[in-house]
Amino acid sequence: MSIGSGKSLLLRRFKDFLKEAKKTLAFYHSDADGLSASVIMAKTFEKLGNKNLSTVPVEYFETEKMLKTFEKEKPQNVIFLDIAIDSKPDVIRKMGKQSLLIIDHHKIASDINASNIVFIKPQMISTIEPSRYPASKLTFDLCSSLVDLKKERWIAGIGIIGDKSEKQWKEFLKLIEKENKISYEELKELADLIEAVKVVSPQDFANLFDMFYFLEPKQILKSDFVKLKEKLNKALDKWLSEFEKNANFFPELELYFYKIKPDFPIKSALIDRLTEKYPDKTIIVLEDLGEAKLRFSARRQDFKVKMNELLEKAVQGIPQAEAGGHVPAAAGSIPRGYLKRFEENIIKILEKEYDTQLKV
Ligand SMILES: [Mn+2]
Repeated sequence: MSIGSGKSLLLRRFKDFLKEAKKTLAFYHSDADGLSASVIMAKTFEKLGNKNLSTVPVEYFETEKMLKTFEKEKPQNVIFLDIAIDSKPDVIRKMGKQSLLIIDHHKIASDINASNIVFIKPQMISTIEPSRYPASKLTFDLCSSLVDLKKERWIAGIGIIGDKSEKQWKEFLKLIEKENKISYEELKELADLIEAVKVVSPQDFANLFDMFYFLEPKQILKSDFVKLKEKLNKALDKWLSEFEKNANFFPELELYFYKIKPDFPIKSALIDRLTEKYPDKTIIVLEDLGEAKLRFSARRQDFKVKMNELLEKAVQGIPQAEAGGHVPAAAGSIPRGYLKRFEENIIKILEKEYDTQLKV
């Protein structure tokens, strides 16, 4: 039996971790959900009278950045928010002597609970589909067992909207609208603003943390970052308008494959718009930013094909490739020389799934 088994034991270990936390470094996913989770965690530290937390935004694949920051800061406790670090055994091994806390809602790669590791995913404490239980809401619910976070509820709302889980948390969002006298549209604008900073000006992402930590939601809406949203929207309009013409469509496989060469990393923002329009199609957007690796995202909202498994299978055997994520939303990367092989793999896997053979 694993050390983390049992919800109440896990919750007790979670509380002990926060009560006993010394010098702590928190890595959070650089998106609306990860940022919201980190602000809620920082507010919890503040309310516990603990001033020893520093936070760093990272992408799931930025292991080097995580390890370098870890070696520089030499923390005693490390927190991962909205990052599936259970699928990065090398990171766990290198930080393994410290106390670790992982709050995430991606697929469980392996249960890494141990005497010094508190590892929590929705699958362990709830029956809600994990992709619909964002890390920010999970962090909010967990931390609410320790401190009063009523004033921070709206921050969890931003993470919920960022991860498209509004349907799951309708009542929760209504409560935020009422208590903060803020509309759903304004909350959505805040989530969009985080996305725009991530895409158009990623070097500014860490600055968002202070804004969301110190400012009221309506103050944030008056910040200069709002201009970045216009820049993003212009680029999105261009790639959306060219989708029908330039994407490869495979009707038998319900698949759209869209290759783009944008000026900045736009694929996640773009594919989120596309999947709203085509929820019952498998969409893959692959972007070429002129780097050694090509990055891709996949979306499908009806759960008919699992995007995480599709991409994980499609990169098997491709060196230095990565893939992972949720059933409706996943992402990854391949070295640029392997594009053809990746495309062929996708087709082959879907042919098998649909029990059909394309004549290509
Ligand atoms: Mn998330």
